[in-house]
Amino acid sequence: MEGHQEPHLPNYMKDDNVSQETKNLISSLPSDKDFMGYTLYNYKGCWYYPNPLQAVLDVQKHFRPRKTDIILASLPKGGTTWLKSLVFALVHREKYSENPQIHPLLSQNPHDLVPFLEIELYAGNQTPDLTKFPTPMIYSTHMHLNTLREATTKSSSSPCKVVYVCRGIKDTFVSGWHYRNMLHRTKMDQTTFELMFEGYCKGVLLYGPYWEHVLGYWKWSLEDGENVLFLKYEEIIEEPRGQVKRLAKFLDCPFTDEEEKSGSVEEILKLCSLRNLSNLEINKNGTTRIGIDSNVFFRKGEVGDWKNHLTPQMAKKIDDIIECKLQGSGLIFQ
Ligand code: PAP
Repeated sequence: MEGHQEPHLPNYMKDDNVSQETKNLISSLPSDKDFMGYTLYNYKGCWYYPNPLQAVLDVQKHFRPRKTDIILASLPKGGTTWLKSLVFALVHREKYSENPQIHPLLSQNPHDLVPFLEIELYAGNQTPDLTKFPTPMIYSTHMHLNTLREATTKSSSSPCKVVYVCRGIKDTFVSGWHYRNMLHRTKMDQTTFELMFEGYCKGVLLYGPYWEHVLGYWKWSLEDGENVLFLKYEEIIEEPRGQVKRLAKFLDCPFTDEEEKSGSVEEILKLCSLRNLSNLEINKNGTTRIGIDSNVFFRKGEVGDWKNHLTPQMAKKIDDIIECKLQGSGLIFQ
């Protein structure tokens, strides 16, 4: 891969796990540079670095979810960590109701409890042993709908549940900017900030364009509401109780009246809150299995933080792009 190699480059930005077949495919794909000069390749409308592309191809070819599996999909910085903790806490709530002090979310980062398909399980492994996982198994992915749907529709089981979460593009971008700074352990300069912004506006970024990603899952949720749920980060912030109850109902584990009366919804929200998770030792000083410091997944979690970073001109530019791209879809971000 071109561009300057950085000391803390995660595996998913590298190109050292790619088969000859994928190299041949890559040579025929459209390519472009990201804001740091690393080459991205466009496969079925979505941009990838070589390693995640290899893993996505392997997921497409080999991953066949069981009906009981749950897949959490999102763009990076779309609310992944929160969704992972909420779904894990909801699905396993009975197991830990008697002994909340041993809850796995207190001792493990949500990313280690809900593994990524293409960034962890299929990264460098064409056929990971998924039979060892418990039921229900929760997987996550940043994959574009095209490739995930190909895997899910080829499964011999009935469709599994897919939950998608996303966040307005401006906050997603700003969150991504801070993440990149934390990841590279350096404060990148204003020129780099502007280059990254231009990458978002052009759609050229890992898993981008943003609008293709959100629209794909939005349409899928409209077509198959029984199996695909579309959530917005802002709506969970605004109405956490209602959204968590909606999530539980969708996952076929609705809260009973008794649970509601005993405060089970609030307990889950508290356990999964940014404040609680970010203050745990494991998330302050640990490292996730994919080799990323746990603390980089937690920051402010505020809606509208983009106002502290984008000029009015930048905000207008990206708003105009989104308005045009989402036009007629029924999908609206406030
Ligand atoms: P990922 O896709 O790399 O896993 P993701 O979790 O989607 O990242 O995004 C991180 C954002 O979610 C951060 O937002 P910020 O930069 O605007 O602060 C992070 O603070 C926020 N976040 C992480 N965990 C939670 C949580 N439990 N509740 C609310 N927001 C959270």
